[in-house]
Amino acid sequence: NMFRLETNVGESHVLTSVSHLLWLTERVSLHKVTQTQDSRGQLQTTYNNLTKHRDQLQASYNTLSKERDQLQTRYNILTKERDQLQTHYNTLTKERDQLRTRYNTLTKERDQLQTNYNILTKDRDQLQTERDFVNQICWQKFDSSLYFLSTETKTWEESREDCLERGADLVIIDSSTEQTFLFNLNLKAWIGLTDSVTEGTWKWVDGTTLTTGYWGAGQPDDSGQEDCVEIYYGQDDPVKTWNDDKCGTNNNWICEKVYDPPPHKYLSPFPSLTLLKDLNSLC
Ligand SMILES: [Ca+2]
Ligand SMILES: [Ca+2]
Ligand SMILES: [Ca+2]
Repeated sequence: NMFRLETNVGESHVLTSVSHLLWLTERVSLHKVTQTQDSRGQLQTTYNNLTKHRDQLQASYNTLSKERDQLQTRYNILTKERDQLQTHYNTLTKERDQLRTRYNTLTKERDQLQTNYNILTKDRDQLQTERDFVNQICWQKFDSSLYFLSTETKTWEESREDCLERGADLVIIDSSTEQTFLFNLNLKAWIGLTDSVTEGTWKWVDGTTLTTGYWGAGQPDDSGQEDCVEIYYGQDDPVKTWNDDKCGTNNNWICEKVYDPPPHKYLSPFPSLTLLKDLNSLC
């Protein structure tokens, strides 16, 4: 029994030791589990952080991709616009060159026209000088009129045509001083008075009716239908010298035109040789 008891005591001691051992083992296991749980928690946190970071990077990547696409689109538009501007610039350059060419052509033409104008102006001035010279030689001046005295003889109508060609008309005598001046020229010549439209109604070539006539004695007598009037030289009274005559008679004639004073005071004393050569046929 003692042995049994001793054995029991020893058994109990062993049991106690085993129990302690088991407790220790359990503690170690618990510690290990706790340690493992801590590591797992840290890994989970790290994983979560990485996931979060990856999502942020993905979001940034998406944003950047979107921005890159927008920039690409803008770049394409700008490239297109640049090409259009280049085309436009080329067109404008071409147009500018054409305008420059046209401008040069026009400038050349203008210079040519200016030269022609200068030549014509010179010619005109020369002709005016010659005309004034002819007026001085061929026309007589009295009051504010110039008178052309024919050397040929023509009918009244032909005489009038000649005056019109000279920029004048048959003379209209509207004062006694004019009458006296013309009488003193000693001509038998047609004047611009006729009653060919209505017998007995005397009209001047400008359409006005005769008011004061300087008829010779016994005139007008319409002897055998006389409808055109001549001034007659050699009469006793200078203001009684007109006669009506047949219009078809050939007579000298007198043209009258308004005296148009030359715009330039200085009259060339050296008219052209052509003018001098033709002087006789000019009047
Ligand atoms: Ca007159
Ligand atoms: Ca008559
Ligand atoms: Ca008569």
